[in-house]
Amino acid sequence: MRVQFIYPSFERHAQSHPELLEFVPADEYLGGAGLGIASMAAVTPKHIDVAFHDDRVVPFPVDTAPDADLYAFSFFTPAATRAFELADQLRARGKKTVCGGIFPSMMPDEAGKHFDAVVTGEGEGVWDEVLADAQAGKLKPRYRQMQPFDVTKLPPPRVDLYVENESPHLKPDDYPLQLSRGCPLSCDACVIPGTLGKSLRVVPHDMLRQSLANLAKLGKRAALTEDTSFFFYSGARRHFREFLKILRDDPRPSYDKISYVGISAPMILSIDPELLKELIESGVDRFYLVGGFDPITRGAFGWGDPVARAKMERVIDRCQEFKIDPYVSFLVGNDGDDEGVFDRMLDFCAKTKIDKCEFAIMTPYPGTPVWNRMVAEDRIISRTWKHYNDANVTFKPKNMTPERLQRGYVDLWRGFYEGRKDIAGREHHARTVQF
Ligand code: B12
Ligand code: SF4
Repeated sequence: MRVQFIYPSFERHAQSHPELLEFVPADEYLGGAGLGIASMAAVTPKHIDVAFHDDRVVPFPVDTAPDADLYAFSFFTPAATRAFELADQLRARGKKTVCGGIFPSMMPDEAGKHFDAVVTGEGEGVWDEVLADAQAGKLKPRYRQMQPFDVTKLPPPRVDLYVENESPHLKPDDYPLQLSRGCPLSCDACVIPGTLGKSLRVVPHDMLRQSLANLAKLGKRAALTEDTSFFFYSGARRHFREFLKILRDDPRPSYDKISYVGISAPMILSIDPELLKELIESGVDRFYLVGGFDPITRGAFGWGDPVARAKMERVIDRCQEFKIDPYVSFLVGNDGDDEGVFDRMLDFCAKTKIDKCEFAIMTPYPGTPVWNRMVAEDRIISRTWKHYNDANVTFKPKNMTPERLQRGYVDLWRGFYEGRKDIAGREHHARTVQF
C-alpha cells in the first residue's frame, strides 16, 4: 500500500497584499509544514510506503500524480481552499482521499463535501483503522478520536520527510517541537482546545530528547511554539524546566539548538528571574510574543489603557534586560480596538525601540468561540477560506469599517518598516521570520 501525503498551499501576508512585498516578501522563507503529516507518517506501519508533497513549493501535479492508494491531506484554515480544489480534482480521477488537521476537525461537514473520509481531532488513535479501511476499499466518511491520545505512546514526528522535500525556496532552519498537547483554557480566537483537546498532556522527556536528536541530525533547530509550556497546570512549567536542562546539556552551540519560544505578555511578567536565567542558559534568545489574545496587549493597544500600556513596556524591558529578543506579533481587529489602535502600536514600537515585529488581523477561525459569536451576530463577511490568513478582514469589526481595518493593517507594516531594514534585517529583499 502507498500513501501520498499532501500539504496544500496557502497565501502568505504579502501574497495577499503585494504592496507589502518590500517589507515581507512571500517567496523566500515559508516556514516548515505543521507537524500533522510528520505525526501521521510516524504512526504509519513500516510496510506501507509513504511520500510527501509540499504544494507550496511545487503545485501538486494532479494529472501526473504519483500513484497511491490513498491521498492524505493535512490543512489549517488558510489552506482549505487549495485542499478542496486538489481533492475535487483527484476524486474526479477516481482517487481516494482523506483529510485531517485543524480545519477538518473544526468543519468536518464542509471538508466532507470534498473528501472521501474526514478525520477529526488527533489522528494517531484512528489512523490504523483508516489505513485498513482504505486497503479494503471501505473508507468511512468520518473518523473521530474520542479520547485524548496517550502522548507517552507518541513516536517522534517524521520531520525527515519534510527535509527531503526542501528546495532552495523552502529551507526552514527550524521545525516545531511540541512539548505538550491540548489546553484547558478557551481563549476567544484559539483552535487548540477544539483540535487537540482540553486536557494538557506533556510529552515525555525521552521522546523530546529523541526528537531533538533527530532535528540535530537533520541540521535543524527546534521552535517551541506552545504558550502552554509556561502553565502551572499538569506540571507543565516543571516539565518545561526539565526540558530546558536537556537543551542546556545538548553540546551544540546555542544558535543551532533553538530558534524561539512562543509566549504571551502576561507569561513574561509572571515568570521568575530564575526561569529567565535558565532559558538563556539553554540557548533561548528570542521570544515569539503573541499579542491580541491577552488582557495586557488588548488593553494597551485596543483602547489605550495606561495601566496595561505600562505593563507592556515592562514586558519589553524584561526581555531586553535578559537579552531575549522580543519578536512581537501585533494583532488588530479585536472588538475592543478603536481606530487609535494603529497609532498606539507604532508609538509603542518607537518608544520601546523594538526593531522587528509582525502585524496580523484578528481572524475568527471556524470552530473558535469568536467564530461562534460572530456567526450568531451575523458579522462574518467572507467564507473564502484562503482569506483566513491573518492578512484579510473576514468579519465586520465592532468599532471601524472593514476597509479601515484592512488599510490600517497595511499601513502598520509600512509605518514600521519604511525607512528601515526589512523584517529579515536586510536593506532590500526581505525574508519573513514569522511562524
Ligand atoms: C507550525 C505552525 C505554523 C507553520 C505551519 C502551519 C500549519 N499548517 O500547521 C507556518 C509557519 C506555515 C504557520 C503559519 C501561520 N499560522 Co500557524 N501555527 C503553527 C503551530 C505553532 C504548530 C502547528 C503544529 O505543528 N501543530 C502540531 C500538530 C501535531 O497538530 P495538528 O496539525 O493539529 O495535527 C494533529 C491533528 O490535527 C491531526 N491531523 C493533522 N493533519 C492530519 C492529516 C491526516 C491525514 C490525519 C489523519 C490527521 C491529521 O492529527 C495530528 C496529530 O494528532 C500552530 C499552533 C498549534 N499548536 O497547532 C499554529 C497555527 C496552526 N497557526 C495559525 C495561524 C493563524 C497561522 C497564520 C495564518 C498566522 C500567524 N501569524 O501565525 C500563518 C499563515 C499564513 C500567513 N499569513 O503568513 C493558527 C491556525 C488557526 C486555524 N484555525 O487554522 C494556529 C492554530 C495558531 C493559533 N493558536 O491560532 N503556522
Ligand atoms: S491561546 Fe494558548 S492559552 Fe489560550 S486556549 Fe490557545 S493554547 Fe490555550
